[in-house]
Amino acid sequence: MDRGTNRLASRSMAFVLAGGRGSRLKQLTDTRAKPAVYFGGKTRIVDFALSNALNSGIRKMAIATQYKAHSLIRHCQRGWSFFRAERNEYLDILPASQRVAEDKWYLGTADAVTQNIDIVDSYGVDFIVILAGDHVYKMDYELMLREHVESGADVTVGCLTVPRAEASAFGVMAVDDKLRITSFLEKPKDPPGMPGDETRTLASMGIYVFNWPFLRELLLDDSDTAGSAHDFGGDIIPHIVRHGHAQAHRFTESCVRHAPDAEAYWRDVGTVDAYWQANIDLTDFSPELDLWDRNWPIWTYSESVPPAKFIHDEADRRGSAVSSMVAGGCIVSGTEVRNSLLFTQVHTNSYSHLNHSVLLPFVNVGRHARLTKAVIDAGVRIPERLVIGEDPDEDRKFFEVSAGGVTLVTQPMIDAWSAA
Ligand code: ADQ
Ligand code: ADP
Repeated sequence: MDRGTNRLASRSMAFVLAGGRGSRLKQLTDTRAKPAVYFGGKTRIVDFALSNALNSGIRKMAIATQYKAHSLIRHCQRGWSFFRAERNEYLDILPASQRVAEDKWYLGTADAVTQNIDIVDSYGVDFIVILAGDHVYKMDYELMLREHVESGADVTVGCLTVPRAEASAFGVMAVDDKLRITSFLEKPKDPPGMPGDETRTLASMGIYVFNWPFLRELLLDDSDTAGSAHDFGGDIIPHIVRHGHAQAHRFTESCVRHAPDAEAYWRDVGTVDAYWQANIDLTDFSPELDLWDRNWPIWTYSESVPPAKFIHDEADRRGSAVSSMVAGGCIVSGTEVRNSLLFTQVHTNSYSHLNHSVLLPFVNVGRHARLTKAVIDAGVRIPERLVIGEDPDEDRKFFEVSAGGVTLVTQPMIDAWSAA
């Protein structure tokens, strides 16, 4: 192999599926798709899949959008527009219903690729790496590509083990001793355990490596098939398990290069509780997800703003933050902040207290407000003296309280509270 092609990533494209709503995130996805939801103090969820692809050496990417795509498209245009066609680098945003026919939405995840076959063809790649745009993790896809080529499989499915009790939300599989997939069930009601460990199940991460000519032919065959949901997990992968060669790639192994001692970190921050927890975990002394690793940066769009500012107010009340992450552009004025995440341009005022809370960009916290275990949506103006997270029954009257006791607050909820 010559030097130009020794990295399989350079012969691959990433196809990011970013069309799903993620309805379990409640009102956080009222105006934006799940991949566009903010995560980790300055990034959005989709930045993880895109950064992984970039850090793996992939320079051709497409993002299929569908549900409430405006915020996602704007983010990608602002933050991911540095690909240069002159260097044979491409990033295309592919909204549904605009290419094949005006009224045709993507029927399922595989259909999102089928409707864009000509664009994938134009990249001239050998491999397509299909990624879900809604997970938080760091992964080197080059390792998965190498295993894919070495095994000679038609498709390689990224997988990890999950507690059996949670496995019915996933595609689950059985493998032989060479990691060839012998059975695949999409979201079974009663998922089987693994040989040797009945408490865990081998689950698909919803990421796949295909030889492009193979997938291309399969999608064209499937596109007219009555009864097909045109879905990777529901149709395509089970079909290949039955009629071809589907291989599993264990995510734990590909992680080793970057964090020899760490367990593979992977989160589907699909519920308000999981979202809050994964964000708050970053305020730990030594978080499992390392956002400080300069060898694996998570790229994003970030506005050019002044550094975060902490000020004592006129009565010398201290503005301070401990065990917290505070993004650029924030002003913490006379507020005590603990174990919280403040995204860019949050502004807090005197006598207020923030505890274990996640404040998305442009939130303003009025004087004497107290927020505990809360997630505050972008742009919300918290009125003076509002108390959240101390009395769930009171919170439930106007706000969304999750099973785990996290209070989600959006501006329409505040408007209703103010009007009452
Ligand atoms: P789910 O995550 O439930 O299961 P799905 O809802 O299809 O599958 O979402 C996968 C990705 O595709 C998400 O990033 C979503 O935003 C996007 N998406 C959904 N519908 C789309 C459409 N019509 N057009 C474009 N993008 C779309 C999948 C697999 C399981 C696996 C889990 C892991 O099917 O086998 O276990 O992912 O989370
Ligand atoms: P998303 O949060 O999904 O990207 P927006 O960028 O529209 O959607 O942000 C949501 C809210 O954040 C807006 O309704 C607005 O109140 C606030 N916001 C966004 N950008 C700014 C800005 N430059 N100045 C002040 N507020 C902003």
